[in-house]
Amino acid sequence: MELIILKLGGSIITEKSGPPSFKDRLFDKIAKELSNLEVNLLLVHGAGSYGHPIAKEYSIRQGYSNTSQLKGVTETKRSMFSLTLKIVDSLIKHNVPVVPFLSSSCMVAKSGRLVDVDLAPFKILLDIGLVPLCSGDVIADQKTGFTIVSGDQIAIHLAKKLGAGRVIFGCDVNGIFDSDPKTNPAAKLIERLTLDDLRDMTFPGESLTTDVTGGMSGKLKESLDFVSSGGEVIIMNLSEPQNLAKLLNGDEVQCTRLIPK
Ligand code: IP8
Repeated sequence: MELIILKLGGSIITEKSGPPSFKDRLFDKIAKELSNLEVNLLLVHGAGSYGHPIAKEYSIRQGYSNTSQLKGVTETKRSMFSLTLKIVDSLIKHNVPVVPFLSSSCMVAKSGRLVDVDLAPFKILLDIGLVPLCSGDVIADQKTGFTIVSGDQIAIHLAKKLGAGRVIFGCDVNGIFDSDPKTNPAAKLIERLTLDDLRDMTFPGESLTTDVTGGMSGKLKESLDFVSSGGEVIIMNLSEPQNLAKLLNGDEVQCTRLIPK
């Protein structure tokens, strides 16, 4: 069976602004849909309001500089842990055989990039039909002590190392638009985005958000290598009922596909 890596973006699982808040009703529907898919699935979830504001407050991504950050590391981990548990509870309710992984326990970075990931547990458990779930996380860093590694980087890294053909970024909009669809109703969906288009794109509004790992532009930058070596990356809306099933079935779905040329 095909291995698919599905990134559950922070925007689809949490209310991104305000205090940590899980979109439980929406996620319940997604969990139900996931239980009916006939693929080998590996899930990676983002942080949304459970991770980015705390990580930003304590400058975790920039690495260790003073002892006051240690509390921030612990609090970010605790908050992410509570988000993972909500996701796990919902998946179990719908009989998805999920196994939560702590990314911080099986991954090491160097200057913010993953350099060492223990793949064996993923491989063995995937082989018997379990569904590993990990997340963007605070990761030990050989240069800076610790850093934040995004779920996007993890999804693409695992896809390359585990030989997945597709990475799907699930978010709360249909894909990449020519302007912000949340503020501009005339924004047009870009259905196919080549690597050259991608290299020229700018995302001016994103520096204003609390997203410490780069939001939509982070996703795209992470994808460059994977797509140029033949992998498929799709950015799609998971809040549209049955969208994922339709896509996997080969039906027409509004989304953005990254293509080499
Ligand atoms: O939401 C960030 O992961 P992302 C992880 O996938 C933390 O970028 C802890 C902020």
